[in-house]
Amino acid sequence: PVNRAWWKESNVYQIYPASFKDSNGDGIGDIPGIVSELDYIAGLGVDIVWLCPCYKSPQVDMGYDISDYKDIYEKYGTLSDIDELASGLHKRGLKFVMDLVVNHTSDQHAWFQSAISSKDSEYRDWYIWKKPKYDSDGTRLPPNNWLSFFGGSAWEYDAESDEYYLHLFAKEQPDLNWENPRVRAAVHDIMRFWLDRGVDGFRMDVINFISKDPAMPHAPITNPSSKYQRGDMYFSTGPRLHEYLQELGQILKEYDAFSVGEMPCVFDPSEIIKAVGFSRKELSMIFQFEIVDLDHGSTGKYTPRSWALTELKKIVNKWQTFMEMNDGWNALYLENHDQARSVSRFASDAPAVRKVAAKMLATFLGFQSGTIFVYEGQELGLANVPTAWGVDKYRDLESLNNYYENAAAGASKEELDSILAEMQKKARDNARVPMQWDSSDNAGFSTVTPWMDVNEDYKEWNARSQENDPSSVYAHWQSVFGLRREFKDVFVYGKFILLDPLNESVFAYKRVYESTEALIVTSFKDSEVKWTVPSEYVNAGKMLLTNYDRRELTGEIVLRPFEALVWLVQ
Ligand code: ISL
Ligand code: CA
Repeated sequence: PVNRAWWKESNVYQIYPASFKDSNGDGIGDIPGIVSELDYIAGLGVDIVWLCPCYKSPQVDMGYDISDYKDIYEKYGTLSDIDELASGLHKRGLKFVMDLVVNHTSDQHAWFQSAISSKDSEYRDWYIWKKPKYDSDGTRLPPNNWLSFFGGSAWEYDAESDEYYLHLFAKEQPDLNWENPRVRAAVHDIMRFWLDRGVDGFRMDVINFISKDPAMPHAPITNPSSKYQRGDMYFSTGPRLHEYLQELGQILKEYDAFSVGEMPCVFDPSEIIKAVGFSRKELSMIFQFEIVDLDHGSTGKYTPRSWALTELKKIVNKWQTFMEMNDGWNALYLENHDQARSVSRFASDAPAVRKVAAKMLATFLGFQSGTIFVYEGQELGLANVPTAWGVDKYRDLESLNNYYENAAAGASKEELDSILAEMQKKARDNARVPMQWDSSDNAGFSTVTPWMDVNEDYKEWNARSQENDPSSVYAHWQSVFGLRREFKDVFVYGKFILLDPLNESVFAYKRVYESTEALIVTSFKDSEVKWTVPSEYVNAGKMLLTNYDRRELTGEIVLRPFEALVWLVQ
């Protein structure tokens, strides 16, 4: 039997502060805006709110570049606004989780400012510095060929000291040196600061990158057309990762805090289980990336790739059964602030099917074994930005760097158009447009033009039109969370069994707990498809949830476009 824990029975709503709600008419979302919508969030039936970074920051990477971990970005509000948010959530029985970004700081953080000011600074060794290399004709080169996640070299030269510092992300996001025990102590202190203030846990940004192979070896050439190469094999599960996570786990345990670690670039489940194994007490769960990388092409996300439903089945089945067999736990998501809208990406946002398709995805994800994460707007079936958007509407440094790097390298008009087409499908910008509250100007997000354009479909697709409509996507998610609570044994703690693994149209699985069985059937096809109901379910049981009007299960059924159903036999 699976170990029980409160965080296994909890589901999470994620908020991106810049895009949720603007309370003071400056076009940027803020904490008082979030506070004004707490009933809406609680009404969805989630248990935890995760807020993306809201700390003091120059906002080179939307707050993932922190210049003061114990203060709030002035445009988002103040420390007392955060206290009010926390207490508003607690009053409604919800928990509050913050984003902990400690692989790197902002280059404006006082630690880095001191570190770069002099080689003798007591903070010098808080970051990762290396001597230049020189090629045969004496040209200065970075210490190795690692590629930054945001393009270019992962090393920035500091002429003053004739050394480079490492930045796996933007050059304004220098990586902290976790080998230094004072860095680790400072992180522990930040955690205690927020936990003591009443925060219930953390989402930990790229937490698997904190330990790097000290040799910093050259990376093998995986992209011959690039000067720089992916080096993640040297830092995605570094030599001291679990030692550091054990230390964090001690603190989390002391406060019975929630934790979800973001872990890109890890493909080996045996590494992940060390972090999330129930008895090891490092983290509650982690985000893995296999599903959201499914449509990334050979040289990254801005090249196309088509995928088959059987690939998705393999991935889901792998993690579902692996966590169950090894006493771990899944964090389940299809969207977040770094990902495009799931209805556009994994189903269809064509007007005729968008609503059923969004409900289908909610059903597909919502009854698996794990903690469910819903990103703001996903509960409404919000879609990707319009295909007509030009590059000037995009704001994210990742998508823009890639586009302009290609432009500078002489990409043709056709090549740039194809990159833009991939941006519309996968850019992080898709998730960052303002939340759609109502049909008034600026989608009710703000009284002025927002920092990023609203999606034009807001008059039809918004929160106020859905929250009291029993046939809405929002209401469907309410049912998902309600059923997970009502039938906790089977939906939280039941065994996962994949059905029909070779079917390329229908994703079906069951959950089993003692004598209770639930059958979940979801069609990923935009036209009708025949499906054979396993005989043990025919006319024995009851329908818990559908996105059409099906009541009964006979032997042979014809599933309509993106049909989904949940059938319970007790
Ligand atoms: O978004 C990505 C791919 O498009 C990832 O490479 C992403 O950069 C990676 O998942 C790490 O993401 C996290 O750390 C970044 C920040 O920009 C992201 O928003 C954050 O979720 C650096 O802090
Ligand atoms: Ca504002």
